[in-house]
Amino acid sequence: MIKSSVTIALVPEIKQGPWIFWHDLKASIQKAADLKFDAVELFTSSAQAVDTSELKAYLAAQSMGISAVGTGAGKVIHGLTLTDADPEIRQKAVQFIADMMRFGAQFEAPAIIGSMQGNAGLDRAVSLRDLADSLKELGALAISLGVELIYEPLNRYETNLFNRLEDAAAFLEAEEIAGVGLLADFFHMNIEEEDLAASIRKNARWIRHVHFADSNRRPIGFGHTEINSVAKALQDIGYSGYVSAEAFPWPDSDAAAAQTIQAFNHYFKK
Ligand code: LER
Ligand code: MN
Repeated sequence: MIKSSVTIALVPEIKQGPWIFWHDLKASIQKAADLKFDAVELFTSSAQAVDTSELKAYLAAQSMGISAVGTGAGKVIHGLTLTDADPEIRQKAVQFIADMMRFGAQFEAPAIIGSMQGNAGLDRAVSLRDLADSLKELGALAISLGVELIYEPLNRYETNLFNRLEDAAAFLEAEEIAGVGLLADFFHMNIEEEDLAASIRKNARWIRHVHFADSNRRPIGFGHTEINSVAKALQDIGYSGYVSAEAFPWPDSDAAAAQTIQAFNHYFKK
């Protein structure tokens, strides 16, 4: 069974971006529960930013889970990436992600590496070596925590590392990186993939999480991506993870959440 999820942005410094709910953890979990989402995906400043006992209480009160935790604040707030030229910064990036993984693991939620992957420098081979080394270390931690780590191919305007599922999968395979799966973000895929459904089918065994957004990064149904065939591909491959709305709060958070759950029910609850 495919499960629904909606994002909550909790980084005070970040005031706009592709997240549905904003800044108020308790009220956002309540709203997600009222709409019958299965889980929420959290974007926090750090692993320490949220009081875990409070979070546990909010989740228990609403029978709600956490689908994943984002690590992007490590880059946006602290300037850390796994491919920085400076080994000290790379080490801090690994530490930041490891802490987020431990935070998420308390809720059986995987951490996502999106913007923390960074960019290849002038010597691409060196950057890929650094990336592989970090992912091996973090993948081993993921295995010991019992929650996989999720690597997200991003579109070309956000990274020059891997823009398509197939390229990221080939890298993980060639480097024999264990404990790491892939995220299929429909917004990035709409820019980079030849055919979203075909890519999902081809890379089926790698997909651990889905970011559910339309072509323009608005909620599904507010853009022009043809979702029918994409949803069918996810069902056909037996995907049983989360489809999580990482989309702009357009026209506002409440309407975006309502549109998302309506689209989710339409495509996945037939
Ligand atoms: C994160 O999930 C993502 O999709 C990126 O575009 C954020 O930089
Ligand atoms: Mn994403």
